[in-house]
Amino acid sequence: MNPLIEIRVGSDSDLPRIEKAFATLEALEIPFSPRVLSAHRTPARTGARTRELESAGVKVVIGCAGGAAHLAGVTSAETLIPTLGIPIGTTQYKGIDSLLSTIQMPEGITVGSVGVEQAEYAAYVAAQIVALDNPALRAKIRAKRGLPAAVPASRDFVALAGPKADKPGKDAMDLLTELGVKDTAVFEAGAVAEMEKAGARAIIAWAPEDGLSRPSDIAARTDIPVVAAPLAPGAVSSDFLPRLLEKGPIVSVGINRPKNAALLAAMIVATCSSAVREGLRAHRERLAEEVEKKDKRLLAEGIRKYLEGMKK
Ligand code: RP5
Repeated sequence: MNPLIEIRVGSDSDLPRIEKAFATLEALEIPFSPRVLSAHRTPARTGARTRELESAGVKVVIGCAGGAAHLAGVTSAETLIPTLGIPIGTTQYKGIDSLLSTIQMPEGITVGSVGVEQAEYAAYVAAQIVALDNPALRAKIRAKRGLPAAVPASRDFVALAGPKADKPGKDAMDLLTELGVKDTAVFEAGAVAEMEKAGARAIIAWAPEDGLSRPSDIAARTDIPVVAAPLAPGAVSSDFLPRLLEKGPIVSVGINRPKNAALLAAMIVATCSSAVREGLRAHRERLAEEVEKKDKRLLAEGIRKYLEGMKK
Protein backbone atom coordinates (compact mmCIF):
# COMPACT_ATOMS: atom_id res chain seq x y z
CA MET A 1 0.00 0.00 0.00
CA ASN A 2 1.19 3.53 -0.78
CA PRO A 3 2.45 5.45 2.26
CA LEU A 4 -0.10 7.97 3.56
CA ILE A 5 2.39 9.65 5.87
CA GLU A 6 6.02 10.52 5.16
CA ILE A 7 8.31 10.95 8.14
CA ARG A 8 11.49 12.67 7.09
CA VAL A 9 14.48 13.19 9.35
CA GLY A 10 17.42 15.54 8.84
CA SER A 11 19.86 12.83 9.91
CA ASP A 12 19.59 9.12 10.61
CA SER A 13 20.73 9.98 14.16
CA ASP A 14 17.18 11.30 14.63
CA LEU A 15 15.53 7.95 13.86
CA PRO A 16 15.92 6.28 17.29
CA ARG A 17 14.69 9.48 18.98
CA ILE A 18 11.29 9.29 17.26
CA GLU A 19 10.83 5.54 17.43
CA LYS A 20 7.42 6.03 19.13
CA ALA A 21 6.06 7.64 15.95
CA PHE A 22 6.86 4.52 13.98
CA ALA A 23 5.44 2.24 16.69
CA THR A 24 2.21 4.26 16.86
CA LEU A 25 1.62 4.15 13.10
CA GLU A 26 2.51 0.45 12.95
CA ALA A 27 -0.01 -0.27 15.71
CA LEU A 28 -2.68 1.64 13.76
CA GLU A 29 -1.62 -0.14 10.55
CA ILE A 30 -1.19 3.15 8.70
CA PRO A 31 1.39 2.85 5.92
CA PHE A 32 4.20 5.40 6.27
CA SER A 33 7.51 6.06 4.63
CA PRO A 34 10.58 7.07 6.66
CA ARG A 35 13.16 9.14 4.75
CA VAL A 36 16.49 10.81 5.48
CA LEU A 37 16.23 14.19 3.72
CA SER A 38 18.21 17.14 5.00
CA ALA A 39 17.12 20.75 4.51
CA HIS A 40 20.77 21.77 4.41
CA ARG A 41 22.81 18.77 3.23
CA THR A 42 20.47 17.54 0.48
CA PRO A 43 18.32 20.58 -0.38
CA ALA A 44 17.73 19.61 -4.02
CA ARG A 45 16.72 16.03 -3.22
CA THR A 46 14.51 17.23 -0.37
CA GLY A 47 12.74 19.80 -2.57
CA ALA A 48 12.26 17.35 -5.44
CA ARG A 49 10.72 14.72 -3.17
CA THR A 50 8.51 17.34 -1.50
CA ARG A 51 7.09 18.39 -4.85
CA GLU A 52 6.17 14.75 -5.54
CA LEU A 53 4.30 14.17 -2.28
CA GLU A 54 0.82 15.17 -3.46
CA SER A 55 0.88 13.04 -6.62
CA ALA A 56 2.35 10.14 -4.62
CA GLY A 57 -0.81 10.16 -2.48
CA VAL A 58 0.93 11.21 0.75
CA LYS A 59 -1.62 12.96 3.00
CA VAL A 60 0.61 14.28 5.79
CA VAL A 61 4.34 14.91 6.01
CA ILE A 62 6.31 15.09 9.25
CA GLY A 63 9.69 16.83 9.33
CA CYS A 64 11.98 16.02 12.17
CA ALA A 65 15.28 17.78 12.91
CA GLY A 66 17.41 19.25 15.65
CA GLY A 67 19.31 22.51 16.16
CA ALA A 68 18.72 24.74 13.13
CA ALA A 69 15.66 22.62 12.50
CA HIS A 70 14.45 23.91 9.14
CA LEU A 71 13.34 20.61 7.61
CA ALA A 72 9.63 20.94 8.36
CA GLY A 73 9.68 24.60 7.29
CA VAL A 74 11.34 24.07 3.90
CA THR A 75 9.05 21.11 3.36
CA SER A 76 5.95 23.20 4.04
CA ALA A 77 7.21 25.88 1.64
CA GLU A 78 6.99 23.41 -1.24
CA THR A 79 3.76 21.54 -0.61
CA LEU A 80 0.13 22.17 0.30
CA ILE A 81 -0.28 18.98 2.31
CA PRO A 82 -0.26 19.47 6.08
CA THR A 83 3.29 19.58 7.43
CA LEU A 84 3.97 18.67 11.03
CA GLY A 85 7.27 19.06 12.86
CA ILE A 86 9.09 17.09 15.54
CA PRO A 87 11.92 19.10 17.09
CA ILE A 88 14.81 16.95 18.36
CA GLY A 89 16.41 17.61 21.76
CA THR A 90 19.85 19.23 21.86
CA THR A 91 22.43 19.06 24.64
CA GLN A 92 23.11 22.78 25.01
CA TYR A 93 19.61 24.21 24.62
CA LYS A 94 17.49 21.17 25.53
CA GLY A 95 15.76 21.37 22.14
CA ILE A 96 14.31 24.88 22.54
CA ASP A 97 16.48 25.86 19.54
CA SER A 98 14.91 23.04 17.51
CA LEU A 99 11.39 23.88 18.71
CA LEU A 100 11.65 27.57 17.88
CA SER A 101 13.23 27.00 14.48
CA THR A 102 10.49 24.49 13.64
CA ILE A 103 7.47 26.42 14.92
CA GLN A 104 8.13 30.14 14.43
CA MET A 105 7.27 30.19 10.73
CA PRO A 106 6.56 33.36 8.76
CA GLU A 107 2.96 34.24 7.98
CA GLY A 108 1.75 32.32 4.95
CA ILE A 109 3.80 29.14 5.31
CA THR A 110 2.88 27.03 8.27
CA VAL A 111 4.13 24.09 10.32
CA GLY A 112 2.23 22.40 13.14
CA SER A 113 4.85 21.43 15.69
CA VAL A 114 4.69 19.09 18.63
CA GLY A 115 6.93 19.55 21.67
CA VAL A 116 10.52 18.33 21.74
CA GLU A 117 10.61 14.67 20.68
CA GLN A 118 6.85 14.25 21.23
CA ALA A 119 6.90 11.72 18.41
CA GLU A 120 3.85 9.80 19.57
CA TYR A 121 1.71 12.95 19.56
CA ALA A 122 2.90 13.82 16.03
CA ALA A 123 1.97 10.31 14.88
CA TYR A 124 -1.49 10.60 16.44
CA VAL A 125 -2.20 14.01 14.88
CA ALA A 126 -1.00 12.72 11.49
CA ALA A 127 -3.12 9.59 11.89
CA GLN A 128 -6.16 11.67 12.86
CA ILE A 129 -5.77 13.79 9.72
CA VAL A 130 -5.42 10.70 7.53
CA ALA A 131 -8.51 9.20 9.20
CA LEU A 132 -10.86 12.15 8.65
CA ASP A 133 -12.73 10.44 5.81
CA ASN A 134 -12.21 6.90 7.07
CA PRO A 135 -14.68 5.99 9.85
CA ALA A 136 -13.07 2.56 10.46
CA LEU A 137 -9.67 4.13 11.07
CA ARG A 138 -11.23 6.85 13.20
CA ALA A 139 -12.86 4.16 15.31
CA LYS A 140 -9.51 2.41 15.75
CA ILE A 141 -7.79 5.64 16.81
CA ARG A 142 -10.63 6.53 19.18
CA ALA A 143 -10.45 3.09 20.77
CA LYS A 144 -6.66 3.37 21.24
CA ARG A 145 -7.05 6.80 22.78
CA GLY A 146 -9.88 5.70 25.07
CA LEU A 147 -12.47 8.00 23.44
CA PRO A 148 -16.17 7.12 23.12
CA ALA A 149 -16.76 4.65 20.31
CA ALA A 150 -19.30 6.67 18.29
CA VAL A 151 -17.54 8.26 15.32
CA PRO A 152 -19.06 11.63 14.42
CA ALA A 153 -19.37 12.36 10.67
CA SER A 154 -17.17 15.22 9.50
CA ARG A 155 -17.56 17.88 6.80
CA ASP A 156 -15.63 20.92 5.50
CA PHE A 157 -15.98 22.75 8.76
CA VAL A 158 -13.48 24.33 11.16
CA ALA A 159 -14.31 25.01 14.80
CA LEU A 160 -12.63 27.88 16.63
CA ALA A 161 -12.46 27.20 20.34
CA GLY A 162 -12.52 29.96 23.00
CA PRO A 163 -11.68 32.02 24.84
CA LYS A 164 -12.89 34.88 22.71
CA ALA A 165 -10.04 36.21 20.59
CA ASP A 166 -11.55 39.06 18.57
CA LYS A 167 -8.90 40.21 16.12
CA PRO A 168 -7.09 36.86 15.78
CA GLY A 169 -10.45 35.12 15.50
CA LYS A 170 -11.59 37.45 12.74
CA ASP A 171 -8.25 37.13 10.90
CA ALA A 172 -8.46 33.33 11.05
CA MET A 173 -12.10 33.21 9.96
CA ASP A 174 -11.58 35.68 7.09
CA LEU A 175 -8.65 33.64 5.79
CA LEU A 176 -10.57 30.36 6.10
CA THR A 177 -13.41 31.88 4.07
CA GLU A 178 -10.95 33.17 1.46
CA LEU A 179 -9.44 29.68 1.19
CA GLY A 180 -12.84 28.12 0.58
CA VAL A 181 -13.66 26.83 4.08
CA LYS A 182 -16.96 28.69 4.23
CA ASP A 183 -18.28 26.94 7.29
CA THR A 184 -16.66 28.02 10.55
CA ALA A 185 -18.04 28.72 14.01
CA VAL A 186 -16.84 29.77 17.44
CA PHE A 187 -17.39 27.44 20.40
CA GLU A 188 -16.76 27.58 24.12
CA ALA A 189 -13.56 25.61 24.79
CA GLY A 190 -15.49 23.04 26.79
CA ALA A 191 -18.03 22.37 24.04
CA VAL A 192 -16.08 19.49 22.48
CA ALA A 193 -19.15 17.30 21.93
CA GLU A 194 -20.79 20.18 20.03
CA MET A 195 -17.70 20.62 17.86
CA GLU A 196 -17.83 16.90 17.05
CA LYS A 197 -21.56 17.04 16.37
CA ALA A 198 -21.05 20.00 14.02
CA GLY A 199 -18.68 17.80 11.98
CA ALA A 200 -15.45 19.76 12.46
CA ARG A 201 -12.46 18.49 10.49
CA ALA A 202 -10.10 20.67 12.51
CA ILE A 203 -10.25 22.68 15.73
CA ILE A 204 -8.28 25.87 16.23
CA ALA A 205 -7.78 26.41 19.96
CA TRP A 206 -6.61 29.81 21.18
CA ALA A 207 -3.91 29.58 23.83
CA PRO A 208 -3.17 32.79 25.76
CA GLU A 209 -0.60 32.64 28.56
CA ASP A 210 -3.32 31.99 31.17
CA GLY A 211 -4.90 29.24 29.06
CA LEU A 212 -1.98 27.20 27.81
CA SER A 213 -3.57 23.86 28.69
CA ARG A 214 -6.75 24.63 26.74
CA PRO A 215 -5.74 23.01 23.40
CA SER A 216 -4.59 19.80 25.06
CA ASP A 217 -7.70 19.73 27.29
CA ILE A 218 -9.80 19.79 24.11
CA ALA A 219 -7.59 17.21 22.36
CA ALA A 220 -7.94 14.84 25.31
CA ARG A 221 -11.65 14.58 24.49
CA THR A 222 -11.65 14.19 20.69
CA ASP A 223 -9.86 12.69 17.70
CA ILE A 224 -10.49 15.83 15.61
CA PRO A 225 -7.04 17.32 14.92
CA VAL A 226 -6.39 20.26 17.28
CA VAL A 227 -4.22 23.18 16.13
CA ALA A 228 -3.10 25.40 19.00
CA ALA A 229 -2.84 29.11 18.25
CA PRO A 230 -0.69 30.68 20.99
CA LEU A 231 -1.32 34.36 21.67
CA ALA A 232 0.89 36.70 23.67
CA PRO A 233 0.77 40.51 23.87
CA GLY A 234 4.49 40.90 24.62
CA ALA A 235 7.61 38.98 25.57
CA VAL A 236 7.07 35.45 26.86
CA SER A 237 9.17 33.24 29.08
CA SER A 238 11.22 30.49 27.43
CA ASP A 239 8.90 27.79 28.78
CA PHE A 240 5.77 29.29 27.12
CA LEU A 241 5.74 26.95 24.11
CA PRO A 242 7.10 23.89 25.99
CA ARG A 243 4.26 24.31 28.52
CA LEU A 244 1.68 24.66 25.74
CA LEU A 245 2.96 21.48 24.09
CA GLU A 246 3.49 19.44 27.24
CA LYS A 247 0.41 17.30 26.64
CA GLY A 248 -1.15 16.12 23.43
CA PRO A 249 -1.96 15.08 20.90
CA ILE A 250 -1.88 18.64 19.57
CA VAL A 251 0.26 20.63 17.19
CA SER A 252 0.90 24.36 17.45
CA VAL A 253 1.77 27.14 15.07
CA GLY A 254 4.04 30.04 16.09
CA ILE A 255 3.13 32.76 18.56
CA ASN A 256 0.61 35.35 17.30
CA ARG A 257 0.13 33.63 13.96
CA PRO A 258 -3.66 33.15 13.83
CA LYS A 259 -3.54 33.11 10.04
CA ASN A 260 -1.05 30.24 10.10
CA ALA A 261 -3.41 28.32 12.38
CA ALA A 262 -6.16 28.96 9.81
CA LEU A 263 -3.86 27.85 6.99
CA LEU A 264 -2.99 24.61 8.74
CA ALA A 265 -6.67 23.96 9.52
CA ALA A 266 -7.49 24.61 5.84
CA MET A 267 -4.71 22.23 4.77
CA ILE A 268 -6.24 19.59 7.00
CA VAL A 269 -9.68 20.20 5.45
CA ALA A 270 -8.08 20.16 1.99
CA THR A 271 -7.00 16.54 2.47
CA CYS A 272 -10.73 15.84 1.84
CA SER A 273 -11.67 18.82 -0.36
CA SER A 274 -10.29 19.72 -3.79
CA ALA A 275 -12.01 23.13 -3.65
CA VAL A 276 -10.06 24.10 -0.52
CA ARG A 277 -6.87 22.71 -2.08
CA GLU A 278 -7.40 25.09 -5.02
CA GLY A 279 -8.00 27.95 -2.56
CA LEU A 280 -4.67 27.15 -0.89
CA ARG A 281 -2.89 27.00 -4.24
CA ALA A 282 -4.18 30.44 -5.25
CA HIS A 283 -3.25 31.86 -1.84
CA ARG A 284 0.29 30.49 -2.12
CA GLU A 285 0.68 32.05 -5.58
CA ARG A 286 -0.52 35.44 -4.35
CA LEU A 287 1.91 35.27 -1.43
CA ALA A 288 4.86 34.61 -3.75
CA GLU A 289 3.77 37.38 -6.15
CA GLU A 290 3.64 39.92 -3.32
CA VAL A 291 7.20 39.12 -2.22
CA GLU A 292 8.47 39.07 -5.81
CA LYS A 293 6.94 42.50 -6.39
CA LYS A 294 8.84 43.88 -3.40
CA ASP A 295 12.10 42.37 -4.58
CA LYS A 296 11.67 43.83 -8.08
CA ARG A 297 10.91 47.27 -6.66
CA LEU A 298 13.96 47.08 -4.38
CA LEU A 299 16.14 46.18 -7.37
CA ALA A 300 14.68 49.02 -9.42
CA GLU A 301 14.74 51.72 -6.71
CA GLY A 302 17.89 50.82 -4.77
CA ILE A 303 18.14 50.61 -1.00
CA ARG A 304 17.95 54.32 -0.08
CA LYS A 305 14.77 55.10 -2.03
CA TYR A 306 13.18 51.85 -0.86
CA LEU A 307 13.90 52.64 2.79
CA GLU A 308 12.54 56.18 2.30
CA GLY A 309 9.36 54.65 0.89
CA MET A 310 9.06 52.40 3.94
CA LYS A 311 9.10 55.43 6.28
CA LYS A 312 6.04 56.99 4.57
C1 RP5 B 1 20.09 18.04 12.27
O1 RP5 B 1 21.28 18.03 12.96
C2 RP5 B 1 19.59 16.64 12.29
O2 RP5 B 1 18.20 16.59 12.14
C3 RP5 B 1 20.03 16.16 13.64
O3 RP5 B 1 19.04 16.34 14.62
C4 RP5 B 1 21.21 17.03 13.97
C5 RP5 B 1 22.52 16.28 14.07
O4 RP5 B 1 22.76 15.59 12.87
P1 RP5 B 1 24.02 14.58 12.76
O5 RP5 B 1 25.22 15.41 13.04
O6 RP5 B 1 23.79 13.49 13.75
O7 RP5 B 1 23.97 14.06 11.34
O8 RP5 B 1 20.21 18.50 10.96
